Amino acid sequence: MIIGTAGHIDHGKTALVKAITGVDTDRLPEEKARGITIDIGFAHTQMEGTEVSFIDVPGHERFIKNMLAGIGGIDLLMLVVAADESVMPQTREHFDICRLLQIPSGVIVITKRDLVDPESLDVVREEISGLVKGSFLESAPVFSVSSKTGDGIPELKSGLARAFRDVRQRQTSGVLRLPIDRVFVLKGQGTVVTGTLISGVVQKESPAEILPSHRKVKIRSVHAHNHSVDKAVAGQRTALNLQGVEKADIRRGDVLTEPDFFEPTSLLDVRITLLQNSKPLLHNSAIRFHHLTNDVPARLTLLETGVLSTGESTFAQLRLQRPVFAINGDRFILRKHSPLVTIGGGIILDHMPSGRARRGEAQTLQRLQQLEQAAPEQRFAIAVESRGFQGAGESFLKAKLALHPLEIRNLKSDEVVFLRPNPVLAISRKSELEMIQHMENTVTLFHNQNPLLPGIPKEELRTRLRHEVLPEVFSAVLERACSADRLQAEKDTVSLFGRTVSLNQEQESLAALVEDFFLRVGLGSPGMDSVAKEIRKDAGSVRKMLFLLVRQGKLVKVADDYFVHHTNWEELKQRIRSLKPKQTTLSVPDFKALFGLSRKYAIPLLEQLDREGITRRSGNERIIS
Ligand SMILES: Nc1nc2c(ncn2[C@@H]2O[C@H](COP(=O)(O)OP(=O)(O)OP(=O)(O)O)[C@@H](O)[C@H]2O)c(=O)[nH]1
Ligand SMILES: [Mg+2]
Repeated sequence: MIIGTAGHIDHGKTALVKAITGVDTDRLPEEKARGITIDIGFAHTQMEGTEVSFIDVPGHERFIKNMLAGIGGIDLLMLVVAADESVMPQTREHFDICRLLQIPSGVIVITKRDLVDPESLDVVREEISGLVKGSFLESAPVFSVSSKTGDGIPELKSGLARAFRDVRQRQTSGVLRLPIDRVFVLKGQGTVVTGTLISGVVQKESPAEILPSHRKVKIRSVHAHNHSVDKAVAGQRTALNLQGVEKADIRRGDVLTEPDFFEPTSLLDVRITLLQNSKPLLHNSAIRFHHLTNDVPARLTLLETGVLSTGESTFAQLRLQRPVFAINGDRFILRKHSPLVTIGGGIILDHMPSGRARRGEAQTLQRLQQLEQAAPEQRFAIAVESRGFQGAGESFLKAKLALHPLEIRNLKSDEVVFLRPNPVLAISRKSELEMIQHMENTVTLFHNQNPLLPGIPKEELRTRLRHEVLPEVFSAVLERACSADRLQAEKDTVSLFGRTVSLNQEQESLAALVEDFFLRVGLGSPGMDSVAKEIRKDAGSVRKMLFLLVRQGKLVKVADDYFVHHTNWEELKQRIRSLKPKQTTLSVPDFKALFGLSRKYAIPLLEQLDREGITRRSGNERIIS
């Protein structure tokens, strides 16, 4: 359970945390000297058997940046208002920030009760209820206390304990994310980082990665709520002792996460909302983007309008000066440089947009509308579809959906086809259908242009598709097209399903002529070009026909330019076999004499007999099998 303070400067936030926990969270000498909080402070305690951490934030308007680094991860807010001053500018600003970040719940604490009379206290109550009307704090309990005398503190403590019974449990199944808020060196131990673990689990001895620097580290030890533990889970204040990194290599705003999972980006597609008291915001304005413990200068592309009016909301794209690591669904705050004020905030819809967006692009707006309402399955479908013919692989999907591979495999969508379960490879049903259609068209065209060939070579089909298709995606889709009886693939050749080579009349007569020729010449046939001359047909057609007849099994290809009719070849084999058992070996001269052939024919024929296992070579002789 993490409780955070918020409120105007000097309203008694730090004194209140001390009154509850006994811990003074102002640590810096400068804080002590000036009597104000500059940076966030932490206190850990037990309340009714629950570990509770307090994050105390500065109220000074110049330190809102630090306040924002602390407030993001809290479960429960204590909105602090001093009885003697009531609602002040940073009371409003802090409260606006908490609303924009959608802090889930909270209580209201009126401090310095000892300084006012009951009537003034009632006026303060009135002002506060006006402030929180219509917000998540509308029906929050209100406590009035004095940190000086201790009045009201016990009631507040039991009120807090009641309040956090209703607070949501955080998800521990998500991907590990620890936004870092402090880095320091612990003598004898090395680099330590702290933060509120916003999702997942962090385990002792496990590897991790710091983003955006991509620095790989090992987690030497884990502290949760100030105790040494084997692992910390989402929702805990966590300190990690890291191996493999110097203090100077890490800064507040970095995030510790699982290794090789994410790629930081400088473009974010978002929905932003402007505060009620903020001035209209112009397209391309320079703003500061505050996200978790990080803040980065940015420019804003408004996607629906040129000017965003006060209190209104719109789709936008943030162009950040430095890459950050953010995830869909994260909330953020936008501030302006001069004057330095909070102007609004929003939610990230796509942390990996494919590129710069322009105002009014229908496709972009439609995608963002879908993403805004999307359940994980739809988000999955949209991500896969965005990849088109390329398909979506595991590393892309992990980073895009912020899910572990196991969770991705369990997603079900009618719009997505899993081409491979592990590592995941998916394609949208739409792209698959389109790709199969392309394949069919290409194969049909090939058949028309090459009627005597059985089909198109696979690799040629892949490279002829209109878009670049990865071999693994292509093979998987082809396989599915074959099981669906749309295409057929044999070895390296793809043809339309059910297709056999069919000849027209002219080709039929050529086939007969060629076959007849080879039957007649027996074993001593001439080369292809001579065959063409003999039967007076053009060499090109004869050549193609020869190969077709070989594929059909009517001719045997004995050597490169040497063919024998199947019938003659079978006869030859029969004669060799029948030599046994009288004769068991065969020399080249024997073979030449037996068939009346020259060496030119005898050698390739014998080699073909060897290949078919009729004979076996042994020195200068052949053994008849
Ligand atoms: N009389 C009285 N004084 C209080 C009470 N609470 C705080 N103070 C005093 O108010 C001053 C400011 O208190 P802090 O707790 O430092 O105020 P803060 O809200 O933490 O201020 P920042 O962190 O700078 O925003 C200190 O001098 C406190 O002693 C209270 O309940 N009664
Ligand atoms: Mg303070």
